[in-house]
Amino acid sequence: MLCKIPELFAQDEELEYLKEKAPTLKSWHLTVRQACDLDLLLNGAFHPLTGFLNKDEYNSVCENMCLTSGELWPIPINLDVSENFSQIVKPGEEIALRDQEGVILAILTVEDIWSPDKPFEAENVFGSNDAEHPGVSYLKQKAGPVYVGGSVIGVNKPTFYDFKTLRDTPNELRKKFNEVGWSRIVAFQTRNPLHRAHYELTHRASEEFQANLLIHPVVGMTKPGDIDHFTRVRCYEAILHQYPRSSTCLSLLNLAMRMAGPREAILHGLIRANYGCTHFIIGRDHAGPGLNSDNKPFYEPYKAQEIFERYQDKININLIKFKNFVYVEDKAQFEAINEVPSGAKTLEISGTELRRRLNNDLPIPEWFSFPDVIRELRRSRPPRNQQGFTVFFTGLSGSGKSTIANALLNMLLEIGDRPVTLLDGDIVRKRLSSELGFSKEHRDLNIRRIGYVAMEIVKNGGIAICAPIAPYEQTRKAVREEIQSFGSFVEVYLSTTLEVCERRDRKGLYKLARLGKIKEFTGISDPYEVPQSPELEIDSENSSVEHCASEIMLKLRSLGLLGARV
Ligand code: PPS
Repeated sequence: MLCKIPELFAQDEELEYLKEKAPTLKSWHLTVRQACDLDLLLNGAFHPLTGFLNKDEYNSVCENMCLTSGELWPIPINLDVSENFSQIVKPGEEIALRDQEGVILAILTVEDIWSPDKPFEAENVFGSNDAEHPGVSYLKQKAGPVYVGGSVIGVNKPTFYDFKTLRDTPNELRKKFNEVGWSRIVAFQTRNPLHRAHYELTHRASEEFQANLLIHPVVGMTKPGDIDHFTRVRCYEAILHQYPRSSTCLSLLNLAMRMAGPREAILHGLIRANYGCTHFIIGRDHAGPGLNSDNKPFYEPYKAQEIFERYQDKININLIKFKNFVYVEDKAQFEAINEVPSGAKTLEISGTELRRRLNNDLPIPEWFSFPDVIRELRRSRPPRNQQGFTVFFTGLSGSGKSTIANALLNMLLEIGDRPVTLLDGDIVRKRLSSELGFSKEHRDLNIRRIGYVAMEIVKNGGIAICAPIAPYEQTRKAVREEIQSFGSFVEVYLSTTLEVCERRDRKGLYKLARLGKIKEFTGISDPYEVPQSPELEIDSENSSVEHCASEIMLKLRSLGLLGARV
C-alpha cells in the first residue's frame, strides 16, 4: 500500500489567510521553467525539497550532490531573477509567485539572495561550460543573474487545459496504483515519440521484472528542437492499445529537463520514486544533451547507469539497465546490441534520419515504427516544402536589404503556396518599435520583436522575410534558435561594403552620421558584427536586384523549402 507524499499546499484557514495576503506582496512572474519547477515542488514530485534552494543548499547540491541534510539531490532548483527584482526584495520578506497570466500560485519566504557563480554551477552540474550544452546555454543566456532561495507554500494549483486527464500528481498516481493493486511498477522516462525499439524495451522490462508499466513522458520543457508535447502525447495515445491494458498506464510529467545526463538520471529516479514506482529504466545516453562543440558526446553512453548504481542505496527505486536496442533483420525482431549474434545485419534509424524522411516525405519502414505514430508525426510535421520558414536579412544600412527583400517577397507571392510577410527594418520601426532608439538594448529589443512575429508566422506555416540591420551576432543567434523549433531559418548576409553603402547613401543618413548629426550609426559610430555562418552571403555591389533575389530562391530550393515544381 503506497502512502501519501508530502505536498506544499496551504490548507483551510491558512489558505484563506494567505490568499488574502498574497495580492499585497511583491510579485515575481515565473518563467516557463520556473512554473514547471514550482508545480513539481508543490505537488511533491521534488520531495524532499520544500522550496527553491537557499545558498547553502545550492552550494551543497552543486559540489556534493546532496542537500545540507545529507539527502541525495543532484540538480539545483533555483529561482533566478533579474538584477532589478533582486534589489527590491530582502531576506525574511514574502513574495508572491505568479504564472504568466498573473495568477498567484505560491508564496515564497526569502531566505537568501545571491549572485551565483555560473561557470562553477555549469562545471559541477553539467560537467562542462560548453554553450552547445542546452543546460549550460540556458544557465548562461536565459537564467537571471541573481538567485532567490526560500521555502514555498502553494495557494493555487497550476491550471492545464491540455490532456487534463493524463496529468497526475504523485499522490493521484499513488492512489490509482493502490486502487488497481499495483505494487511493482516500472517507470519509463521519455521526451520522444515511442517507436518499436522503445516498445520492445518497455515491454521486455515489464515482463522480465514482472512489473506493471508506467509510461511517464516529460511534457514540461525538453531539449530545444524536440517534437512538441502535443504531437508526442497523440503519438503515445495512438499506440497505447499495443500494450496490455491491465498492466500499462500513461501519465504526463510536467518536468523542465536540464539535459544533465548522469545527474539528471538520478533526479528522474527520485521523482519516479515519489510517484510510487519501484523500478526505473535507464538506457543509453539518458537525458543526453547531444554533441559538444568538438562534435563529441558530453557524457559516456552508459555513464547515467553507472552513477545511478553508485547512489542506488540512496534512491528508493530499482535500476533497470538496458543497452541500446537495434533491429536484427534476419530475426525480424529487436535485440539489445550486446545480444546480437555476431555478423547479424542490424538496422537503425537515427533521430536525424527520421526528421530527414519526414521533411522530405520519404517512406518510414514498419519495422521502425507504428503506422499510427508515423501518421501523427506527418500530420504535425509536413514535408519541408510545406513548412513555414524565415529568410532573415542582415547587413549595413544601404546594403540592399529592403530592395532585395521586396523582390524576394514578390517572387514568393508569385508561387503563392504559402502566406508571405515582409518585416522590413524601416516599417517595423514605424509599426512595432516606434518608441525605440538605436542603443544596443533597443536594437536587441527591436530584433527580438521581429523574431517573435516571424516565429509566430513560421509556426503557422507562413514565410517571414525579415530585413533589419540586426548588428549583433548573439541576438541573431537567439532569434534563430527560437524560430528553428518551428521551421527553417535562412540567414542572408548582405556583405556590401561600408564604402559602397556610404557612396549610395540613398537616405542621406551616412552624411548626417559623418557630421555627427545622427549618433550611434551602424558602421560609422556603432558596431556591426559580421555573421559567423550565414546560409548565404551576397555582395550587392555588382549584381542586379533580380540576380540577388534569384540567388536566394536557388538557396531556398536547395534547402528543400520550395516544392520541386514551383
Ligand atoms: S536595428 O539595429 O536592426 O534595430 O536597425 P533597424 O531597425 O534595421 O534600422 C532601421 C533603419 O533605421 C535607420 N536608422 C539607423 N540605422 C542604423 N543606425 C542608426 N543610428 C540609425 N538611425 C536611423 C536606417 O535607415 C535603417 O534602415 P536601413 O534599411 O537599414 O537603411
